[in-house]
Amino acid sequence: MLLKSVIQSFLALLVLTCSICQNALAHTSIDPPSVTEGTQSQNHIVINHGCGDQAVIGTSYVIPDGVSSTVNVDGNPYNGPLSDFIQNWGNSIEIYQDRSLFSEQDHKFDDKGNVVGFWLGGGRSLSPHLKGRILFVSGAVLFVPESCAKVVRFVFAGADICKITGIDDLIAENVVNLWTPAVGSKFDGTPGGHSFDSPSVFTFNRDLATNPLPESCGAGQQVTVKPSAAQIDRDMPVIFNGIQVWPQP
Ligand SMILES: [Cu+2]
Repeated sequence: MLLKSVIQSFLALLVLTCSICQNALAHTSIDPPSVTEGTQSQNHIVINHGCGDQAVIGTSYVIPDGVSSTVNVDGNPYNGPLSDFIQNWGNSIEIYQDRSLFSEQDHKFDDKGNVVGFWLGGGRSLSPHLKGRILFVSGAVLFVPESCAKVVRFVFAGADICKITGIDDLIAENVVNLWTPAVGSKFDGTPGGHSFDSPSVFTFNRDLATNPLPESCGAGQQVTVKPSAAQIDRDMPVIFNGIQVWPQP
């Protein structure tokens, strides 16, 4: 009888501990995570935790430019352009101005003026044990009708910044959570680390009613688009009023 109650309380403790641990382990992600092609949509980046007990003081995002990006089809490298699958990628994601989490924010642009990312920072910071939401809008993305793409997943590269450091100290403890794909950029982080190669993924589903798959496609293809290492290195730093403020140069 005693043994049974000991086991019961141990199990209860296990369940309790596990629910806490799952909360703590939930990564920064996108909610809702997927949208249908052809519709403008509102989605959030959800910051799920700080860096250990350190508050998040800013966040920085890189969106695959679709030009230098790597494209995978059903897990295999694809050498053609993204435009074989998506008609109009580029300038597709924008944020709203909103000072509820951070006081400063801006888009990042490529040399043609396309939005290739965004950053937010400053102000009162995000408590390490609370969640934060950053609203973004995605334009109406269109699948190429002749393509076999059924799902196209865009892998974002993000960083939740808790302490401003130089690039060499990003791997120090409780400094930053890097939500980047491990593509060989300076922002890869450490293999085995909590957030290593755990990027947020934004998924577009083909509208099979208005844009059905060609019959020859069978079940259709799953396409994954990742930013290149060169793009992440170029677009991840936060430039404020013309000066790079993160990582410290
Ligand atoms: Cu996590």
